[in-house]
Amino acid sequence: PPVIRREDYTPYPWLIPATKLVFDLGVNSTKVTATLSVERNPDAGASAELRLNGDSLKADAVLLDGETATCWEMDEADLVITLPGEAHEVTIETTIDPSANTTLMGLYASNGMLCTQCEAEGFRRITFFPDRPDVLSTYTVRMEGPKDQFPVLLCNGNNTASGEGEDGMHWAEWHDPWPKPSYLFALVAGDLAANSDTFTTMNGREVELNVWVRAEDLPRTDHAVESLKKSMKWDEETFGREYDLDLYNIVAVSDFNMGAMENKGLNVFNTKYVLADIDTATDGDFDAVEGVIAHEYFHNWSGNRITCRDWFQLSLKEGFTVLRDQLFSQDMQGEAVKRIEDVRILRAAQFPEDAGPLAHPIRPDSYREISNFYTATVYNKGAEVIRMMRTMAGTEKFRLGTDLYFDRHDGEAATCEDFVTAIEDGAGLELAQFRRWYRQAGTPRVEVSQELKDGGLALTLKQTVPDTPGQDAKGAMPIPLRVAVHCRETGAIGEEQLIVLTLDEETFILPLSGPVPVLSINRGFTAPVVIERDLERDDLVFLAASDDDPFARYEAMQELAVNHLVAAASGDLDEAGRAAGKTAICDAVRAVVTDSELDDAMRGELMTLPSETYLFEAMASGMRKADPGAIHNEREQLKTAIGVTLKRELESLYARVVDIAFDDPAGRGARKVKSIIAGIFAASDPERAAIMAARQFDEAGNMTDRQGALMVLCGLQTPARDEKLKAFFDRYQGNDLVIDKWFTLQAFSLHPDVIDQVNELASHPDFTMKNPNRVRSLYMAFAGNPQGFHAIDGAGYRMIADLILALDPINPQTAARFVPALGRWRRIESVRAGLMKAQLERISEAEGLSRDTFEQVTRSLG
Ligand code: B3K
Ligand code: ZN
Repeated sequence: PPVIRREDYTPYPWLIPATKLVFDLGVNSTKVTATLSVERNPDAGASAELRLNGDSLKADAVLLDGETATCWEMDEADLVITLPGEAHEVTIETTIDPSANTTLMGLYASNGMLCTQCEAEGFRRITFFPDRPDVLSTYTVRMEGPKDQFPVLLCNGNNTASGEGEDGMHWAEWHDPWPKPSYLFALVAGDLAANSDTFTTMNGREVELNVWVRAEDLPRTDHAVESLKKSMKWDEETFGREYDLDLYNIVAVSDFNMGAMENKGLNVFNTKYVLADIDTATDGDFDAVEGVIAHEYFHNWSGNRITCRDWFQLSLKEGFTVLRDQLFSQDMQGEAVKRIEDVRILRAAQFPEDAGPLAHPIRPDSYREISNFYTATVYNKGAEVIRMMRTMAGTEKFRLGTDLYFDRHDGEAATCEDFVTAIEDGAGLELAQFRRWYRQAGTPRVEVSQELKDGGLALTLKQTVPDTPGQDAKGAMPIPLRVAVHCRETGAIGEEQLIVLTLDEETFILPLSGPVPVLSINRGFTAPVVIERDLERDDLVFLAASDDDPFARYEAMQELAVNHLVAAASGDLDEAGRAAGKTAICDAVRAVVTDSELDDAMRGELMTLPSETYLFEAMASGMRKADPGAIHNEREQLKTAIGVTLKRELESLYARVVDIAFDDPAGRGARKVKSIIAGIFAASDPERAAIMAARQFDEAGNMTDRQGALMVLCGLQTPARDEKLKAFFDRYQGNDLVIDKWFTLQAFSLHPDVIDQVNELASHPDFTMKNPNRVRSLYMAFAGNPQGFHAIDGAGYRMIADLILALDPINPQTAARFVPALGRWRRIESVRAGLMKAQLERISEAEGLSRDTFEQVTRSLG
């Protein structure tokens, strides 16, 4: 497969002002007639060639200005027409089989309904078209099909006409007044019921809202509707963005490759991000629904009204929209905890990517398959980069920048460069050097040293940006850091200021607040960097207990644990050092557990130990490689020490939170703390944990408590494990999203037999390779289970490689998403590294690999 390069961009030689589509719908055969008005693009080099992309399509007929045409030929999958004049009408007929489409790109069948997914390049599986985001067209669609099978017919924009046909057929016409690229096209036909509501916009326009699901799922849609209304209001208040159609439809489908899709006026969602009620969804699920509904809604401006010139600009819409949904959720759920969660995701998913063979800048330079670039780097690091601009500008000036961006580029297909320029002009920032964040991959490391000087703290910061594939010798990046200097002796809290490190090495003089200075740095995680500092343990304990910045407190707790665990796993600690490390951490956890000022949601964050993935990253620096086995053992031992040392305190905390009612505003935090404590006891006193968890399971009146308890039980060797797993399965049989949880809990568990258990689950009657949620529920969970995946005999690696090979012919996009787990081999100790690499090689030798998997495996081995 060819490499596509950013520098090769040229505008499309033709404009397509109008597109008419007619669909004769059938699950096994759908006929598509596309009529394109075509005229020369005055802003592009002239060419007689009209190249229409196709993928697995055959043209049944091609007409030029109404007459059968001969001036066309196929060039591999594309249809190329030679046009004689300046403006024409081109009509093309194709026939597709949605039921045979297991890739879930283009038009496909799911549970008897028909739906589409076009981003990034799925439209070319429906009809021949210039399937690129810079070709904007106005769409008029007519769809016709059997009314009993497809009582509801939906498309983008407004429903302009409908009617009955002969023999039980009916039809609907839709018109979308907003010009859009083909990737935002959507169509849905099926037996659906709506939860309907209205929203009145800031200018008093009433918008009809519908969340469409299967009738039996209607009772679980209220949260989605509420989330949508909150998002619409928030975007008006925070970014001045008003919705621009009279109708907003969301449809939930069970077979979906991603979370959701922002098609104009017709979002298509994975059921996972729509359906939620107390009995079936956890607190985390409720938040995820709210966040994804918001994300897709926010795309209406950052993505749809202003779209991307080419797919290299993906972060233009995704990074910005992730930032917007993060800020929204901060406002809905509480800033501190949401920020900590977002940083945790960044560190778990993006930092490893940036340190591995798949590292790429947030604006990549080349790709073979664009689906492989819907990454944590483009999305989450992209959001962090824009967040840095916001930090440097301040909220109000940043808003001036985004206003200018929306204003200047409305209706256009824009670039990341356009965005940065608009922020520069609107917010009055100078961002010349800052643009390196778009070009350079790799997580910068900032080394901190400090000395007392002239009555202040002289802080010297040294930055390095690590080499990444195809990129070395990088330039210094502007790194904005919120800092403060506290005093450990007096407990004085220093005043916060923002410094921006722009050179390789730079010294800043900060005012002291007392005789024993303790630096608090990267407060709020203002920059997506790794801070390397050598703080005394007492300083970390002080920051963990007393810093006024909640993120900095969390960070100090993490650092205490990371420093200890990495040293212990590397064999750097003798028995005394080990004991001292554990004692310090237990003291810090005790302070958190007994701090009556803290709310439980924040307490839960502070009690959360760093994940094993994050510890691998911390251990694999310099010459050292990560040892997953050693990290796992040390982390379990630390949990045991905490459970033993703080038994009494944890028990009394548990007793307190157990009594907090579900709908008490403090209930969420209480539930979080409860499951964390049960998890700690699972390490220190498994028998007791089994009893506690079994009782929590039996008494649970909600999914959060039930799942939390079952998670603990899954890792234990106790009869209650199988008993409660069975009870859970029986209770929820037939509810796919909950049965997904049942698979995940087992695949992610700490049970020593997890590999056998996963193998057995793969032959469970409810397991299928055709449904991405189900595949992920078993195998993505397993690939994220450090103990099972990194089993020393390589059985975990083999299992994931087998899965990739089996899934690739069915659903290449989803198959390729499993490759990065194996791609981490370079940072792992040599025995496991060899086993991982051997599996990548085995995959690479397979015949007929998809472009998706081929690219990821090649890069991972490279
Ligand atoms: N824009 C979609 C991504 C779909 C990509 C499919 N390969 C989801 C989102 O970011 O909102
Ligand atoms: Zn998005």
